[in-house]
Amino acid sequence: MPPDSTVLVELDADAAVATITLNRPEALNALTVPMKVELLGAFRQVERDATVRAVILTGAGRAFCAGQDLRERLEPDAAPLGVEVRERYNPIIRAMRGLPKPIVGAINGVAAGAGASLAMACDIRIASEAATFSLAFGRVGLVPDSGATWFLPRLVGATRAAELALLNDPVAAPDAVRLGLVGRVVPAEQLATEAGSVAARLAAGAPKAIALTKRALDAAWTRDLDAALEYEAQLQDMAGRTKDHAEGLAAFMEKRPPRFTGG
Ligand code: T3D
Repeated sequence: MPPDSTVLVELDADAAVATITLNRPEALNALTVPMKVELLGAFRQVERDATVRAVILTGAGRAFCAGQDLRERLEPDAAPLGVEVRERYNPIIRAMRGLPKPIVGAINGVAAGAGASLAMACDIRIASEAATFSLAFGRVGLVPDSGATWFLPRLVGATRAAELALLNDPVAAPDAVRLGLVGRVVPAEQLATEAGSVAARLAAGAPKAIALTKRALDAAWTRDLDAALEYEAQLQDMAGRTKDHAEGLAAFMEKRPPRFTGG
């Protein structure tokens, strides 16, 4: 990894956890084109790496991510917004939702604009007491993107989603829990430990069952009950054939913790 990398990937081999860190702290981790390329590459890297079973996404310094780098937008050769969203942002969000491994968002500070979208695209979100969420897009005359219009109403409901997306007010961490934007808030100094511990628990789970659960939860948003029931049956059929299911049953019968291997 070059020393000037704007996205860092660190592996904890013992825990089978990879940590992806957005690394432009001087600009609150605002996203530039090279950074978006690196971030997509980071998600592809952790997908390929069979030793990684859970991922943490966090930011360096005092911010999680302040969204699109607005200075870059003023450069004469900046791509049209539709191109930027289709070719840079959307592939990242698709990579996150398509990653067959759980992503824990460790939201260490402000998450604004596309930074809030990145947070919402994580499977589990843990916020530091210092974190704030802001859709922010409207303040610069833009519409929510990078999945924000899809995630937000699903997480907080239509009424709150409209308020947050139209008024763009920042949401402090305790309110984010109340609204359902994040699952829990911890003191800033405990964030890394808490995220590491949740990621390690996920990494010790049955990888195929976790991947299929992530897929089923996303699919359920767009299916009726009958279709969801049938999809669950298909996925359960797959999970039921795994070695990890057999291991889970054996561990239960032998009254010991399971050792899931991903088989
Ligand atoms: O491609 C496309 O454009 C389409 C996609 C768009 C998606 C989007 O994300 S649109 C939304 C973009 N983001 C924003 O509008 C947020 C802009 N930032 C802020 O409103 C504030 O910085 C924060 C509320 C996030 C934090 O405020 P504060 O007071 O804690 O910090 P600050 O002083 O404003 O920022 C510290 C530095 O980070 C500062 O640099 P400086 O002056 O010390 O050299 C500031 O300019 C820089 N920074 C913060 N956000 C961005 C940024 N630089 C570039 N782009 C940013 N988004």
